Amino acid sequence: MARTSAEVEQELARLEVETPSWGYGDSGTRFATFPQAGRPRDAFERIDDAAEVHRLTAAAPAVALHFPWDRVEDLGSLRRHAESRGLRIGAVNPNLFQAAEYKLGSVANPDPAVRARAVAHLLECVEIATELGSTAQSLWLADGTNYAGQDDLRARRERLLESLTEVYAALPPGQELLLEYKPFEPAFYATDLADWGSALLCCQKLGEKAAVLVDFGHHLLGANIEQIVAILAAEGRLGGFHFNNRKYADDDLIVGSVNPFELFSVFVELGTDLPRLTIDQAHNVEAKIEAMTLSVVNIQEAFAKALLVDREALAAAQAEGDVLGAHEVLLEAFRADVRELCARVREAAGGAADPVAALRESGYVERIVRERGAAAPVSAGWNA
Ligand code: PSV
Ligand code: MN
Repeated sequence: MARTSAEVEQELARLEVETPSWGYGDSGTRFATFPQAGRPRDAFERIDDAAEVHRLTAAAPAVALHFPWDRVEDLGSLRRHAESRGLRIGAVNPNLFQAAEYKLGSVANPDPAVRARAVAHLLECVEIATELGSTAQSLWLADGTNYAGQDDLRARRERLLESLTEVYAALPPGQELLLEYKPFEPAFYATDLADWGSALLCCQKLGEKAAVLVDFGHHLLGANIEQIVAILAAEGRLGGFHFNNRKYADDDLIVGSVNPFELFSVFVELGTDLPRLTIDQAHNVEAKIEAMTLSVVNIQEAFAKALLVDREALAAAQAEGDVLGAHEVLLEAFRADVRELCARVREAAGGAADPVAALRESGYVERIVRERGAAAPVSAGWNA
């Protein structure tokens, strides 16, 4: 039997998405950054924007932070600010990809002094997370090489494991380490944590507080993300997601905008056992807060559809070898129009029936443009 609407609504009300502080600020391609009027000027204002998305959707009660981008003088005041806006701090994301020293990598760099700097930043982030009440370090490494022979691949792996072992040992109870893989970019020959398998092996070596984070844009074209999810979940190592969507590579487009069936299929795999769900997108040409709001709505709708799957009918069709009968069970749920159901859940939780329309009517964006000012001039990505 499929769930009743009431049962679906009950489960859907439990959905919690983390929005990324870095998704509210100006972003761009490697060719140019297109600034937007009213962009937040600091971490406090990024939290204000995240709070607006939560007010509208009633499903985004946490904000993931990125350090040093979100560095403030007083972490306590940042935490209190978030709490006063009805938010909690989500995963803390260390940044090991922007300092000049990291040109040849961070935790896998051949130079021990650079590795020590990287480890020191990771340890600092463990403390930051503790002060902010965050329960996760979410780590993506840009480490890798551009040419065959550039460095010893096994040695790099050993250095990476050694560095992360030190960080893992410093994790306080209640804090986990999420490892995010990515096949290429910025490294174009060999990335040190290139795929879910290498991330999983690393987590298994570190210990049970380490789990894999799946970013939708971090796969080679054609990868079956829902199958990866099934394997990681079965191994008890699915730490969470970075939601976005892509057509070609790590495009960071709005989740569900290119391939809604893939998003639905991932939620079908998850069932009601949801790990950490974080959005990781770069809204370069679209309105920032609107894009984030629509992203949360897309996630709600995909989850709602997955909750409608008739699991008994699916299991029966699978057992009988009824190939298209089983597929039809999924299509039946995917084709359902869940917009009203989701609107009811949002409204019952104090959100808006139509969050994007409500945002447009609210005057929030006009207000922040008045308060925070016009857009900065366009800045070039190269030779600026
Ligand atoms: C890298 O492409 C990534 O997905 C990582 O999660 C980073 O932390 C994030 O994007 C922001 O650059
Ligand atoms: Mn990511």
